[in-house]
Amino acid sequence: MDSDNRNRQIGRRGFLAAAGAGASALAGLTAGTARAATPDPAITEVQDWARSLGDGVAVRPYGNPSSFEKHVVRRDVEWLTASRESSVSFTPLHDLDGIITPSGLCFERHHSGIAEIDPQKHRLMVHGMVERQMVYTMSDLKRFPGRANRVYFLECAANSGMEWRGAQLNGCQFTHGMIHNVMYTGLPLKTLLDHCGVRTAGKWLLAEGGDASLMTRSIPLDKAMRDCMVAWAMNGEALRPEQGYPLRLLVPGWEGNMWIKWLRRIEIGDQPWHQREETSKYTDLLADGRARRFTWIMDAKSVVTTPSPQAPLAGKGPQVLSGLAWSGRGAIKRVDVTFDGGRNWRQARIDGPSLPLSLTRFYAEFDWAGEELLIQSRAIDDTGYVQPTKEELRQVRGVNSIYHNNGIQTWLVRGDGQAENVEIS
Ligand SMILES: Nc1nc2c(c(=O)[nH]1)N[C@H]1C(S)=C(S)[C@@H](COP(=O)(O)O)O[C@H]1N2
Ligand SMILES: [Mo]
Repeated sequence: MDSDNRNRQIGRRGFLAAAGAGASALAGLTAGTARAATPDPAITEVQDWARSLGDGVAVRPYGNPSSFEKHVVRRDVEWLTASRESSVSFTPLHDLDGIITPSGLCFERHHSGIAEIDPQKHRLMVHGMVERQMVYTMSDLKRFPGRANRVYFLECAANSGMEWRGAQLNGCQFTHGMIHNVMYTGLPLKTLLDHCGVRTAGKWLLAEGGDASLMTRSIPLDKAMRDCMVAWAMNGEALRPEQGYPLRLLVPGWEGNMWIKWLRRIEIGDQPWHQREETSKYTDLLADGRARRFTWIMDAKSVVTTPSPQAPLAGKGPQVLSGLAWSGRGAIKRVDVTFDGGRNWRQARIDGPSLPLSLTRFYAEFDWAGEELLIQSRAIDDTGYVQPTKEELRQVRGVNSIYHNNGIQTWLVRGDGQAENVEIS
């Protein structure tokens, strides 16, 4: 990112209120259909693709997107990437719709690169404060009763972490793209833990990955028993290597770092282990120098994906604003949107399932006459929690944090339809 992409600030003064926002979209549609009156070669001429036979079945044994969709890819940010093996790529949220992230577009966060694991040789060991220490093969796991399918978001705690000191990255792929949402298949962790018999003294669980970083996190046992899972499939097929093939831990609603990939070991103990990822990392430094620890839950958050810097408005007239909302505490109950930087709010239309601990899709149809817009969205979950403004967050948390920035995002849409990441001062 260029330096001029950083620290965008905009004052309320001089901003023209979006009076047209929300007005009838039908006028624009009528104007658009007038185009049909002029002969259009796309209609009157035989197109190239209709002159010869196309590829037959099974020419593409594993299907890929159209060659016209080549721009829909994960991207990284150069100055955030010290080495490719310990880095992050971002989900192209601005190019997606619905609530499910296609497997090949799920953001990746690796500490030691992608482990390529032979499932025949993979084992999951459960040991520590249990009656029976067990070593499971993948085939053992797939023969357990109680298999489950669940849709969950996974958000890295560092998502939006570069925005603490001001607007910086220009695109929702980069400000909010450390999130994905897929349907997992696997076993409730409780099923395995009950099989091993957790001793009464056992109160904590340590999960360890099989990659070269041997990532480890402590998880309280009540969370593990409530809704954690070990999953071997996403979106109906085996996990992708990037997402932890052949086995990963799911910790629904909690920070992505705990979702150990390439899961190989679970230890039961009576206290947390205080590993690197829960001490020097994934704690939140406050203004007074103290740090919050064990901030596991991902609070309610939302982002408008169109319009956004990578998805500008194509022209005046009817528009479909679209976005995503989620909460680590439950389901999304309501999403509000504003076109004038928070002076006026209206309720967005949620469409598709509003599952707990999953992404929820919202829309707001509006008519645009070319005026400047300051677009924001605000998520409210079913516990009543309301997504805070960035300023409200900073008052409590200061600006030293990296993690858990769930403040309201602002996009400035200019007269030419281009959008920019800004903050309202
Ligand atoms: N074994 C292992 N598990 C891991 C990691 C890792 O590097 N190794 N990264 C963690 C972090 S920080 C995040 S945000 C998520 C990212 O999951 P994803 O790559 O499926 O997006 O995995 C977590 N689990
Ligand atoms: Mo992460």
